[in-house]
Amino acid sequence: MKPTITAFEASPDEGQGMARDMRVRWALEEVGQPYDVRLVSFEQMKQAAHMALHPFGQIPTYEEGDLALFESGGIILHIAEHHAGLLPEDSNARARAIAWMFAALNTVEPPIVDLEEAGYLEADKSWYRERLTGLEDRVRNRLDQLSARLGGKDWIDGAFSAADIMMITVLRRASDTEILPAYPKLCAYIARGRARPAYQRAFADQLAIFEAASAR
Ligand code: GTB
Repeated sequence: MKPTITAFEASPDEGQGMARDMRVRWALEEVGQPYDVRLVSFEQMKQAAHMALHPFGQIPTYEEGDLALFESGGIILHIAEHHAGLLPEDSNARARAIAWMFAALNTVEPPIVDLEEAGYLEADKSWYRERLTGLEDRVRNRLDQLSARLGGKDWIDGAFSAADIMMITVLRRASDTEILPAYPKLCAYIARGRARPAYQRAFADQLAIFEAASAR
């Protein structure tokens, strides 16, 4: 059954693929699963019909027959469990890949998002500069550790997996900072992910939505 996902009608990132539907699109493209996209406005996201799908009134959601899912991590795990190619067959390797998915969402993403959000929510506060130093240190600490673990490998743990989709899309959120360029191994890792045909199809599809909306 063809799933339907939701995405921003007008993404604030202007089609740069930073919103979390991008990772779901990428996963679906990797496994060759066609999908439909329902675009929602910020207003629609908070209305009853969407809130029934997503308790926090956000995107992405995922509908497939009787199944309605929210949370990008839960959605990608579901896709990976129902299609070959995104999780290793070996059970230990599979458990490690899933642990890396959680690490991306739970350990690496929070400091990156905190830094980004402070930039647009707190930049006018008297204490912002002081807080910024701490936030940047937290991001550097995580990137130091991640870069050391990635080392010279192509992917985070063995063959390309859903863990890399998650980690690379999380790291992309740091790409507008001055911090990321100091990590050439992580930059090369992101570039490897972005070079994958499935990533490029997913990126082009979400960019086309932004371009079509801007042309109206
Ligand atoms: N934990 C959830 C998940 O992983 O699915 C988080 C979902 C989430 O944060 N969704 C955001 C949303 O719906 C869009 S992705 N926000 C609307 C709201 O909460 O009302 C976050 C996002 C938004 C915009 C940019 N950007 O412009 O660069 C990047 C990321």
